Amino acid sequence: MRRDWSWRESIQSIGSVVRRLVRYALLVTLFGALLVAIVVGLGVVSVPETLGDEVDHLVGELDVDRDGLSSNRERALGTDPWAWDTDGDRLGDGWEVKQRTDEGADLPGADPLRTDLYVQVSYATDVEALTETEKADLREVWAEMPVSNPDGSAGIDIHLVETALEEQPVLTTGSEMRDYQQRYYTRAYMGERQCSYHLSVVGEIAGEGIAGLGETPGRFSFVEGEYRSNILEGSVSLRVNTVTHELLHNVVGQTEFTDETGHTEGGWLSAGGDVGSTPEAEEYLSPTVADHLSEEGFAESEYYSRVRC
Ligand SMILES: [Ca+2]
Ligand SMILES: [Ca+2]
Ligand SMILES: [Ca+2]
Repeated sequence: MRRDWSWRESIQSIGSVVRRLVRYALLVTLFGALLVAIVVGLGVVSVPETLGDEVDHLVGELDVDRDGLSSNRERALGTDPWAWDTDGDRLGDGWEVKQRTDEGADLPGADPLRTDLYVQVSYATDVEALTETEKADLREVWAEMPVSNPDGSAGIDIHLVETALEEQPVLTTGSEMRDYQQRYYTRAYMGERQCSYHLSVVGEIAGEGIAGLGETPGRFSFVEGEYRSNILEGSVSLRVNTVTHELLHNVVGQTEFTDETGHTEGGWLSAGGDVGSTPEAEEYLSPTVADHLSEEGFAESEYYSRVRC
């Protein structure tokens, strides 16, 4: 009994001596570091430049914004080492450089210093696909938007992937849009493109008043697929106009420059053209909205960022 007690006591006293020594060592180290910092800072002693470069290089190997690229790499590329998404198109710098998302969705032609918009266009069974002219018009319309990019260029690059639905979705009321969104904007239907691509379903809209509906902001839209000859078209087809209009609802969202329905006074994002104006006269992006997109990037949707993706 006595012997056990004595061992325990000895161990306890050794432990307290060790703790005290560690504390002193820490204090001495801290004091030494402080002294070195003061001496170097005052210029009494200079650190060799190569050592400073080495430290800079090591720090630059860190990936502070967690986009998959080291800060050294980002400086070489011209992207912001402190921003996950330099150009504000909601695609990470690392994804754009690899041209592939972490989920495995291909992003051909992505540029971390230019705004890119990836869209899956899905056609209903009884709908004609966009013609080559319509697709070329879509690319031109977006490229001509006066949105400025970090590389000094202007415009948005739209990238389309086309797929066919095996059914003919019909939209009769606005509330059905959420049903179709929940049905198609899924992993099962979009695969790895979910959460990086927008989805534009080209189907059938019952009734004459609406040509399309788009989430404001969001990633889903529904567009009338039939050519409606009774509606006057501008220099692009009504389908190109509508796909553009609904995608703009997705990426612009609600701003101080849009009304309560997300529309602007004139331009692609207007509710249906001003009285007396021709469709061609409405083929522009309002400069205030373009400036907003240049500064803020694409709108964040709470539903996608927190719930869906
Ligand atoms: Ca980084
Ligand atoms: Ca980006
Ligand atoms: Ca980009």
